[in-house]
Amino acid sequence: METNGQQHHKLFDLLAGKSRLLLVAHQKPDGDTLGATTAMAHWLKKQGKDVTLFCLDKPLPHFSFLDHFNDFTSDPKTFDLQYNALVVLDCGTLPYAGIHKLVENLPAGYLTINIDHHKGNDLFGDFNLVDETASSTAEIVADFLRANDQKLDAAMATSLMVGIMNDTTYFTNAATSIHSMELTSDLLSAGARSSEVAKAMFKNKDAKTLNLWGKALTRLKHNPKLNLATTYLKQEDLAKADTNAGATEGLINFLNTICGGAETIMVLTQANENTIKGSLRSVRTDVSKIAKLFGGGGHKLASGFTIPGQIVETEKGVKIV
Ligand SMILES: [Mn+2]
Repeated sequence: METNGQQHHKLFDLLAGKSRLLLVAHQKPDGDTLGATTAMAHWLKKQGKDVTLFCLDKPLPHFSFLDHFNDFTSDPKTFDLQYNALVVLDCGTLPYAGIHKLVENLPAGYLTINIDHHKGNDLFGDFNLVDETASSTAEIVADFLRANDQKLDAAMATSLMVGIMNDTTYFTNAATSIHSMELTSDLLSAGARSSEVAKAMFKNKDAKTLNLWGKALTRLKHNPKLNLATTYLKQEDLAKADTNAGATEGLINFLNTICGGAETIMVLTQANENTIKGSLRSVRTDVSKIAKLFGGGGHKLASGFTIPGQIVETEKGVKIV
């Protein structure tokens, strides 16, 4: 098997020969996909490349301090144009990115490059730089730049820091490693705007959102036998809260960071009349196995699933019908 270093050099050579690139962040973008994509875009543009950034969903405004934030398009016509390379970042599969149908429109002659750290990545790329041991895709991009002696500037360092901070939940979850911390120290040396990163990632919940989280907090139940804490949000909670679509984002990580006693957290959200979204986090248990039982997937310690059904409150507790 090739070492990561060889892979990093190979990717460098591959990209050197490509002039028009389409970079894709996954739908419902988080800090990692946005950080990794904007850092890569910044570096490629510095090499004089023509770079287009695509994300099916509009990134949340608190990430607007990232360079190239405003360059993202969600226009499907982007896929009618000719590129030499399609670079997909932080996506285990093309459907996860939300572009599996759109890629059918791309004129032939492009190379697909898959840069990711999700467990079970299906290696959809012609070239795959996949490292399941990496804390984040941003970490892989940082490793790639380092292996090829590329100097970081403040914009790239800030983007990469957002990715690492996002996926390690600020160095509190199990993805945290000596390597991720050591890289972050390099990013700070390169001028990463760390106070803006902290502000964007933590001080970004308005009162309406926190009121909604409060609903979930009051319903939190700990099952010591299963070492599991669960809570739920109903459709009417979301409707009443009058918040944006990303209001529940971060709730599960927040609980996983501060909820002592339970090793695993599950949040169920009634996404629409007949669809329940489940999110799972754990400090030890492989929750991707649980998610898989329900047709979902993700990381070992951070997974999710979507099932048909309704959350119904009964006297004995909550059940799904
Ligand atoms: Mn990630």
